[in-house]
Amino acid sequence: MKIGIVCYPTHGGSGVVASELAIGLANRGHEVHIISYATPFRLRSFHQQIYVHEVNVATYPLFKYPPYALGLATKLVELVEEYGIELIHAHYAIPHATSAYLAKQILRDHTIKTITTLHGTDITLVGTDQSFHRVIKFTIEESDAVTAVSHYLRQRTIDEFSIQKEIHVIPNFIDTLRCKNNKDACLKTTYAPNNEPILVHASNFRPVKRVGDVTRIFAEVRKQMAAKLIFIGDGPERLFVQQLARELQVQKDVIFLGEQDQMEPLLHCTDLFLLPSEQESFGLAALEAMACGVPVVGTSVGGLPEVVEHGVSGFLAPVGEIREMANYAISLLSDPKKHEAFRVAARRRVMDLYEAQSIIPQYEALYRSLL
Ligand code: GMT
Repeated sequence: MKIGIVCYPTHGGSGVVASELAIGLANRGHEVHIISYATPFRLRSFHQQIYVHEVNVATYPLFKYPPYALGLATKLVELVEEYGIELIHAHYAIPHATSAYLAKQILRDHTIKTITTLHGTDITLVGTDQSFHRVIKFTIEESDAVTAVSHYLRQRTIDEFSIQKEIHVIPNFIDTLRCKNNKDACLKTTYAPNNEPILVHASNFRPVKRVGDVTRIFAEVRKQMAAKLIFIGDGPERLFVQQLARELQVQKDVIFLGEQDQMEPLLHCTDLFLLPSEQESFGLAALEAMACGVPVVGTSVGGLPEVVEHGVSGFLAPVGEIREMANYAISLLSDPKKHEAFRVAARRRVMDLYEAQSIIPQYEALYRSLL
């Protein structure tokens, strides 16, 4: 099939899922066109059968905001006509799904199908804002098919937008071989000279991720045992966290690595992943950690309970319960046998439920059902 995938090129989960889906589909012989305002970081290297198209939007003194949604719709029309793309898969509703709808109206004489995959903040944070609500509801209803990355997000979408149409749940996924291939990529003593346990967090440092809580949980752990904390990623709250680490007097045990294209190489050196988010429709970063046998301590919000099995592959606590999450972390890091059991269970859960080989065919089957 000839598939157009629209996504954000940034380090957020939706761009990663869209890129990994493109790679999986291309490996299965499909022709995949990626449409975004820049090349997604996971697709910068060459991939057979993947074509990347950058959307350029004209600016004009009258425009306060460049009309990206219109530039995107125009690019989609051009690509369908030029390459014979059969379906457009928009990742993250705003504005991708609406641009796909507009392109489909313009392409009346082409029978293209549109699929919208909802990722989380497009529904729970941004989508519910009154400045987008009506357009998002309309666009979801007009898509030929809609998927959500978790059962939680499917239900939230129905509740928030009173959607009648079927919403398929196709969870995020991971190529678990990527962990195996990176087994010897990092040297633990680089970060933990006395082989202290290493806690790790990765996110876009936006308020929804509560990175301050990550630091507070670590400070509680640090009171009980030697440990290190590695932060992966960057964003608006990074400076705040660096300041907080100094206030809590843990700055010498906290390492900021900044944005990384892949976590797997580092994950083999780590012992526990912290994700105490306010909201999390799925928690792709937690899945990546678990795939490398790193248990997760986080919050029982959104889709995270569908990813982390409380008491088996990690622990989940209510948002803001710093001490509870710290105690969970200590209970794992101070008991090697229990920790190893959680490591094995975490990787097993990903292999059983979230392996790319079993999820990508679900998208293929959905495409075929439309064509
Ligand atoms: O809101 C973000 O953190 C970014 C957003 C994205 O577009 O990357 O993340 C959402 O999509 C991910 C991929 O499906 C999910 O794993 C994240 O849980 C979800 N984030 C939230 O719901 C807060």
